[in-house]
Amino acid sequence: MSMLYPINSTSRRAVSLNGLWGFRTDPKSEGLACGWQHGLPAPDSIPVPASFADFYTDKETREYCGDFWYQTEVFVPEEWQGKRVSVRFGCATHLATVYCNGVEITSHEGGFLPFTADITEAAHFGRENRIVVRMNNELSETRLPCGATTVLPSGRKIAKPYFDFYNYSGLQRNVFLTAEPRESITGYSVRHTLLGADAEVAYEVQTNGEHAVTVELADEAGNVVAQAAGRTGVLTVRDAKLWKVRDAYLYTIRIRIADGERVIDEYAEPIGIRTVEVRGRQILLNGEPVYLKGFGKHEDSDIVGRGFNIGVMKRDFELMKWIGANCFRTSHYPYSEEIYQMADREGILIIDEVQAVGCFESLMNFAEASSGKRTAFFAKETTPQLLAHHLHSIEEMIERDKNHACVIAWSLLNEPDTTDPSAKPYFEAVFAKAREFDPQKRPRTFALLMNSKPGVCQCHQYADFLSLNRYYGWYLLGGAEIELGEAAFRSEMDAWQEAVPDKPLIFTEYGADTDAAYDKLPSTMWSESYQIEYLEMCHRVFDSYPGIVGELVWNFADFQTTEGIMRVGGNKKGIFTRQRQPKRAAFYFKERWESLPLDYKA
Ligand code: GCB
Repeated sequence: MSMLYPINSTSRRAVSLNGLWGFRTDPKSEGLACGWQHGLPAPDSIPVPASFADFYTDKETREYCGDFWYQTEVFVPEEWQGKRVSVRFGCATHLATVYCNGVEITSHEGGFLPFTADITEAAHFGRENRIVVRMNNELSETRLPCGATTVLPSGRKIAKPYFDFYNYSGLQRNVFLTAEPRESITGYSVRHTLLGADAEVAYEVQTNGEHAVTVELADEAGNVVAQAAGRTGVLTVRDAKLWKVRDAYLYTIRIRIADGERVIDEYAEPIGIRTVEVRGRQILLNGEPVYLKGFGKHEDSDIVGRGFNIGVMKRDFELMKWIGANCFRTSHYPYSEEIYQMADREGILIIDEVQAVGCFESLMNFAEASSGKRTAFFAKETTPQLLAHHLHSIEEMIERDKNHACVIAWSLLNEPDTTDPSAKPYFEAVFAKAREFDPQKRPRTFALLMNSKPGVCQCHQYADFLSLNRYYGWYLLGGAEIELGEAAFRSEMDAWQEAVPDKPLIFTEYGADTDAAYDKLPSTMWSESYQIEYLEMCHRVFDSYPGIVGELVWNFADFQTTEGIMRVGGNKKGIFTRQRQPKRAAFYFKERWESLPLDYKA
């Protein structure tokens, strides 16, 4: 299935289906038997893209877990006869089956990656068509992200995430109606090699037909700088302008299938030329070492929840530039495609994470991960099913994101239980597949929880660089004991330096919950002053180990979680509030990061 982002070109059409859709929950899972695939009875109206939860004023709908349905009407133009017509979902969280005029079209598992429903056969051309989507947002240990679903005596289902973000669901990303020629470009990939001032872009194009393929590359002024013919080939770019941190040059690749002079299909998009590799204890971009400064983020904002919000996206990039950041991790799932497009334009690096979170059985893994608790998560009866889904999601993520210059690494799990030997074959499979799927062979990593220490972690050897999530001074030895936290932190770092002397190490999480505009003199935990003291302590540690090449603080902004005794209206480790205003720590970071070069730390 093609993962290409929908575009308009001489041969293609993409029409937004965003807007108000029909919506119904289906707590008894009776919709299908009642024929809802043909049309929902008395639907409510709901915005797309958005999570459904935070629109509602009653707890039952906000917390809804189970089957639910979306529906819309789409007009398919008569002049599209002969084309392949599809509905393309940016995502549907977490399980979806699509119907067109009552006919089942396709199903998709995994709530953070796109899929296409080909409605060519079921659609009426020149008329309205009804698109209905049946979805389900229950959590289990066979699907990512992992969690459980409990059923209350009343029959109501409740999601029990093994992860620390709200189980937002729905049609949370852009939806398009698309038309493509029957013979079309289904995918392509690029690989970059730098040769002095020049660059070679080796490409590979997939099509579903036999006609000849041509490829050209144009610079930002629109001048064609390289051309080639054939499904595979090399575009040689003289005096190539490289894609660099905060200095992103984008060429446009244009691929055509033609029958003589007649263009059958045409696909174009911006691409940056750059290389990325790990050498010794450094991460190299275009052969030069980089130091990662930035954040673990979430797709999360008021009212629309995890819904793609183009305004929030813009604000987030402006804040990242203001503060001097150069990188973020898409914790804990692949984000909306538009965000990678923006990172490509802005020259911001991305560690792209698949939604493999919650592979540690705990409803408060963020706290229990430091307690020494072990859960042998990959020794379960359900593990083979989970692994199959995980591998499939990695394949989809890499297929979707492999051509983005901004993506410098794949994060294949967040905080899995790595203490039991049963994790090893699981990791081996996951890491091998990521290498196989990625034409650019980018570095692979996973975020190690506190329990995964040298001598205990069985799996860090699979990662090309280590990514640590550490909370000394917060979950462990915080407040008045922070000096003990620093000592414990240093002794763990000494052990890592010895255990893994030959790989780069970055921090993918460190942070302290902080109530915006709450302060104490002297500081106490949760105050703005403590957040800064905590960060200063962490940075003292980072700055004393040369093998540390990145600091991605947790989190960019406060974000929504499941309610509980550890969370007051969500996770408050943001450097910005959920409304994207600075806490005092934001000014502290701005000073630290702006005192370093944009992309490197001497
Ligand atoms: C973690 C998790 C992240 C949590 C964070 C926290 O280790 O990876 O999802 O939100 O800790 O704040 O506890």
